[in-house]
Amino acid sequence: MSVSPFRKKYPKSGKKLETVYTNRRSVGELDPTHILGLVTYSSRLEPDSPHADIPTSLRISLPPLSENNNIEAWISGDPVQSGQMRNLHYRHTEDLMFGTIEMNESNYGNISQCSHFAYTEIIEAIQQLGYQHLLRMWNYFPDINEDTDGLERYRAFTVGRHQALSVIPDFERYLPSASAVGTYENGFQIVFLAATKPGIQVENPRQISAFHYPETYGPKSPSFARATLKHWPEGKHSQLFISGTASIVGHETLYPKSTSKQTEEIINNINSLIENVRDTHQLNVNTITDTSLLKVYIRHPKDVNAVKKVLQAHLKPSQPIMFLQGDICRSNLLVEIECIIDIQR
Ligand code: 3EB
Repeated sequence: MSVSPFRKKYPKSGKKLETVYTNRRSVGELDPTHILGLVTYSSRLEPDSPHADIPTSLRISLPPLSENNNIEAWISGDPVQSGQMRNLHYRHTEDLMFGTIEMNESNYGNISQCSHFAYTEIIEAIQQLGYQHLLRMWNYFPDINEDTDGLERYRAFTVGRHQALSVIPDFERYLPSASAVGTYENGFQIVFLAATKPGIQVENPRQISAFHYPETYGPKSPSFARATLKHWPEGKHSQLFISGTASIVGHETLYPKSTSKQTEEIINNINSLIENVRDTHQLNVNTITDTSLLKVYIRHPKDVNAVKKVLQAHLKPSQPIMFLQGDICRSNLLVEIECIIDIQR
């Protein structure tokens, strides 16, 4: 049997981990023995995937806002094995784990207890299995800006996450990067990456660390780092996982009424973070590189062209970007961008 070019292409040689944006037509060409996980962003039920046997496949209910590829494939350079612990499904190599957990909130009373429970399961599993270092977390649940019992659901989620993570001694020094985005269907979903060896926590000089936000933003501060820098041991490849980045300077939202200006401010924030990484870790990276992946969450679908226009001025036309409709975790935030920056050492 001939091997298709797409299948041969990933992962590129020397890479431990590669993320690609693909689609239903091409995903079947990926070699399943190297797939860590597949995340499909869609508000519709999708027909069975050609990789239906991969347990770390998840659909996140966020509608694509562009003709873009809507499947995110996580591909390892090493062969992958599957496992399960209670609600947690995972795929792993010797040093890396990709995990997914999906819970029915109504079984846990409220969003805070649900997130407490989910995070506790994850922490217990990664410690038992030896992948104790969280690198990157994605948190998805509906009605993120709605109040229940006088507390916004995002803030209630933050309380449960904080309760679970704070059992780790000195936990704020080891926080992973993260995104937290409001979806359009029931279900509390987490996707994460963990490793046997730690990544490096990175903060942004333009922003107060989220874990130091004042109490005006909720009873417990959000437990995440602005970015995680991971040097893959063999070869000369590093990755910078940048958290969902919003138009926040210090701890305040800037330009609550302008999606374009928020997008400009996000680019400023991302560039400031990358420059900080370059200077602190002596890396040859100045801005978003051509091979980096971006995911853009937009609150109002009508704003997609305004966001694209700003991004076009800063990025190459070939830059892989996924545009998704999603609710951002402060009601005055209209857009948020996360990225994975590829770095050659
Ligand atoms: C912010 O900077 C915007 O709670 O996991 C961005 C990324 C945000 C992750 C999280 C929240 C989270 O505060 C919100």
